[in-house]
Amino acid sequence: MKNLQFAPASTCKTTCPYCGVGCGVLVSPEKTGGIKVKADPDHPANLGRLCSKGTALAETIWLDDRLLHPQVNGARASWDDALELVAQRFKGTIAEHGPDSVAFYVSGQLLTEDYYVANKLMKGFIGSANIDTNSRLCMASSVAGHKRAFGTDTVPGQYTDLEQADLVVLTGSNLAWCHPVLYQRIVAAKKANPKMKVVNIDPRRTATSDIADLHLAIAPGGDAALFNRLLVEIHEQGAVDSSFVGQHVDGFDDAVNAASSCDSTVTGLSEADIRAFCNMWIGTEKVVTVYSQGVNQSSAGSDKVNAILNCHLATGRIGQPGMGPFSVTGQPNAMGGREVGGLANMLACHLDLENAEHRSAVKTFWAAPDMPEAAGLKAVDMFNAVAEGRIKAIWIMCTNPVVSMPDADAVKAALEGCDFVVVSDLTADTDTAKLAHVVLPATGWGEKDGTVTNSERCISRQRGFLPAPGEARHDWDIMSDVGRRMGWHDAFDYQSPAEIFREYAVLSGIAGQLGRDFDISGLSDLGDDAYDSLEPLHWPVTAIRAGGRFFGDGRFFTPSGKARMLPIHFRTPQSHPSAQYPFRLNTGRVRDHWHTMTRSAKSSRLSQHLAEPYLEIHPSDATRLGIAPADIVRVTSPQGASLLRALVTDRVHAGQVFAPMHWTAQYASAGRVDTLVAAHTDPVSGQPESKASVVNVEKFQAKWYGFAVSLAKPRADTAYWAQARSGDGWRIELAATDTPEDWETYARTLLNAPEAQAQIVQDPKRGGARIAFVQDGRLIGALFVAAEPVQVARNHMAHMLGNVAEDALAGRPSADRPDPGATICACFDVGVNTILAAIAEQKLVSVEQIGAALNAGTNCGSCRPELAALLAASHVQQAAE
Ligand SMILES: Nc1nc2c(c(=O)[nH]1)N[C@H]1C(S)=C(S)[C@@H](COP(=O)(O)OP(=O)(O)OC[C@H]3O[C@@H](n4cnc5c(=O)[nH]c(N)nc54)[C@H](O)[C@@H]3O)O[C@H]1N2
Ligand SMILES: Nc1nc2c(c(=O)[nH]1)N[C@H]1C(S)=C(S)[C@@H](COP(=O)(O)OP(=O)(O)OC[C@H]3O[C@@H](n4cnc5c(=O)[nH]c(N)nc54)[C@H](O)[C@@H]3O)O[C@H]1N2
Ligand code: SF4
Ligand SMILES: [Mo]
Repeated sequence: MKNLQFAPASTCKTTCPYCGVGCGVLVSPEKTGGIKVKADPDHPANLGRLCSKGTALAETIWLDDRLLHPQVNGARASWDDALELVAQRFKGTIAEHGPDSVAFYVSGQLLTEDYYVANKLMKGFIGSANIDTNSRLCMASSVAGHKRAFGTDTVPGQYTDLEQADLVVLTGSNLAWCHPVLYQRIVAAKKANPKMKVVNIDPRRTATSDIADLHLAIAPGGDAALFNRLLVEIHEQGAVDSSFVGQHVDGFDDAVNAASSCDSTVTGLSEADIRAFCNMWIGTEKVVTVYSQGVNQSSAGSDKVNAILNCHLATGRIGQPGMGPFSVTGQPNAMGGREVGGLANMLACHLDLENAEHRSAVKTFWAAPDMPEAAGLKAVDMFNAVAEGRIKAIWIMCTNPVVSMPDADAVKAALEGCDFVVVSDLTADTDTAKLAHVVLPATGWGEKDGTVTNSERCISRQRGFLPAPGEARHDWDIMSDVGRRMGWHDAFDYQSPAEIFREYAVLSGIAGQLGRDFDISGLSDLGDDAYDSLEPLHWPVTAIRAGGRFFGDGRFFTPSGKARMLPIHFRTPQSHPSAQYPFRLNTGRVRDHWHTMTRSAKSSRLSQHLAEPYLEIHPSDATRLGIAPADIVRVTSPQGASLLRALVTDRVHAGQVFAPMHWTAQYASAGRVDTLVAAHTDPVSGQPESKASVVNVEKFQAKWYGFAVSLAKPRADTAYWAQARSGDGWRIELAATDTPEDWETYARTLLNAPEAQAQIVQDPKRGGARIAFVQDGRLIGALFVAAEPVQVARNHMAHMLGNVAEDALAGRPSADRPDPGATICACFDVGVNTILAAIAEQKLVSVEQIGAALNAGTNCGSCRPELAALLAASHVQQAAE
């Protein structure tokens, strides 16, 4: 249902709401009533590029699934009743149990202005520091590492460094899928500069590995040991920048001593590979080390970060063109949230909560009645406190912790047992919103106005071009209203995001005077119009400085002004494989889905790339366990269980498995992989170890497997099901241990087709059945059942929905219309079979030639690594034939 109220009047410049690359997009109205989204050629982050997710944004703004009205205990309520209840329950709880009995759990997808109000309300006025954010699951180890080394949470470099470098090291980062436009910028730079080398450090081979001159399949958690070894080599090979270290760095000797006692065999890498890596790094002055969740999401995450920073500090390769450590941010405003103090131990503008001078400056500025003196509870501790009843009221905004927190079933149980849960979201039935007493409809991308900061400290405007749907209100407005209702009228009397931004900019000037890096006081007088037309700009923005790199001058934000190198001692992940749980479970992202899928799963194009939750498992493990490709596997851990499709591949090492984090109870029966993840955290940053749990894997003994397509939303209740939007309908995968009595009755219920005419072919001997439902000559649904994983041309069947039903039960196209296979190029909907056929028939040898033949890969370019992999695989096969 594409029920937009109206489209924008003219082109609107705004920012993509997905990843921390922070690409600029141009939105214009479509004649048909929707919108068209194009890359902004002038935005410094993308300079005219977009990835598959940005390109498909137009498909995600329609109002199906949207939350349009406030609800109290499941019933529609007025804003007045809902917010009065929130204010009174929070006030009552605080009066009875103190300010630390309440909490906010917020998100790096809030805009800076929303985030500022949340932080001010909790830390300044409620008087508790119990506000934490999903950035705890994402950036906390980088924040901790930066603060330990630099004194502040400062990203030294900028995107152009990636293009100016002669060596880019990507560790714990699947940049090709997670920061695709940055990846494209590196690919283009590498083409232009044949000297440029790329190293990818990741326990598994990913789409990013394709561009790498060297892929190091490091043992999970091994990064600190590898960078310790690099530091030793830097020292021994005389590559230390003694003058930089002498003048600007403390802790060198201790760091080198600790590194020397570290055993690099724990990396699982060969001595030859380690040497090759160290020599490349040491021999290339212009080196950027990019790191992301493979580094951060670890019980040694902060140490991994500091091990990397140590190497850059020892060589003085920081804050200079083409050199530096580079932590890439995940969410669109992960960086803004760090600036505004969303974490439980921070205040706004990089001021520290536990620093008395900082606290008092903010307290005075806010005219705050009461400010907490100690850090609040970090995400994992916060939900533990909910479980234990110490937190009695929690407000969750813009995040879906029942899916994304480790030990997710425990988080679910904690919320079920909590006295008062408020959720502000866009989506009506998230796994978290289902548990709330009060649900508040927020505006979303395209409707709200404010700013975000990307990975390179670039502040960009998100602009609204659609009216708020239903009764939805902006997050800052909802919170301000509650602040006023709780009695703090003047402090929360905001009329616009511009007003909030100006207040924030003024406060940043005070932070600047206190010696902090985050200073945008140059924007303190920004008028409403200037705010509206604000062009992307890099902070700091002061009377004397605009953007640029940090630390090239050797000045850091520690009390001594020197950077700190830290002694790093290697620690293994906290869970240890055992006979009961022999596999190491790694988790992460896929190219075309975003987190808990509330946005990306609305696009059927994005849903075709990988349409169900899966587990990558090595062929030797699969064979040993009797698991064939496409079987369903039951994955269990000490925390929980999941059912996933087996993807047998040598991209993962034996003994390791990988599952994507995205699937929720809305899209699969048991695909929430965070039910499996242990809630172990880094002792410094509090960030969970999302990538190194332990699990057992066994074949799920299905009696039958099914695949269905349906125009109506399916109603599956089998042990395993996974559904995805496809064309104008749905596609569903099924597996179960009990067989229904009658397939037709079963199919009618599943596909919501009580009346349609049925075509049925049964094969009871082999446990098979094929049923098609036809209405007015058109196919409205079809179910294929078999004793083995069903072999059907899935995309072909999805394309048949709504079309003439002829030969639907064949399950595959006639010879003159080949099945395109699983979608590789989302922009032009080109399937794997089409590409493989073209490679073979037209003897294509390059990604460019595939583009010329099929258009695939010529728009956003996100699929180019996969095209390259298909080319390589075909040529290997041809060579073997
Ligand atoms: N398509 C897409 N893009 C996204 C997102 C999304 O949901 N979908 N989310 C955004 C967000 S919020 C974030 S935080 C980023 C995350 O971006 P990334 O961090 O690039 O993504 P992940 O897939 O979580 O993890 C990266 C890699 O770390 C590897 N890894 C696991 N353990 C280790 C280890 O011990 N050492 C090393 N070196 N590597 C390891 C994994 O195998 C994985 O390939 O992506 C952003 N971009
Ligand atoms: N196992 C495992 N778990 C992980 C990770 C991993 O790699 N492995 N990665 C972690 C990381 S890095 C991250 S960032 C998290 C992400 O995890 P989450 O933050 O839980 O995921 P999202 O799906 O982005 O949730 C955003 C929610 O906010 C809603 N929303 C969107 N825009 C707005 C808005 O403007 N206002 C409001 N009020 N609501 C809005 C959406 O509908 C959605 O429900 O997951 C973490 N969990
Ligand atoms: S790389 Fe893709 S998802 Fe990330 S901001 Fe750019 S267009 Fe959006
Ligand atoms: Mo993230």
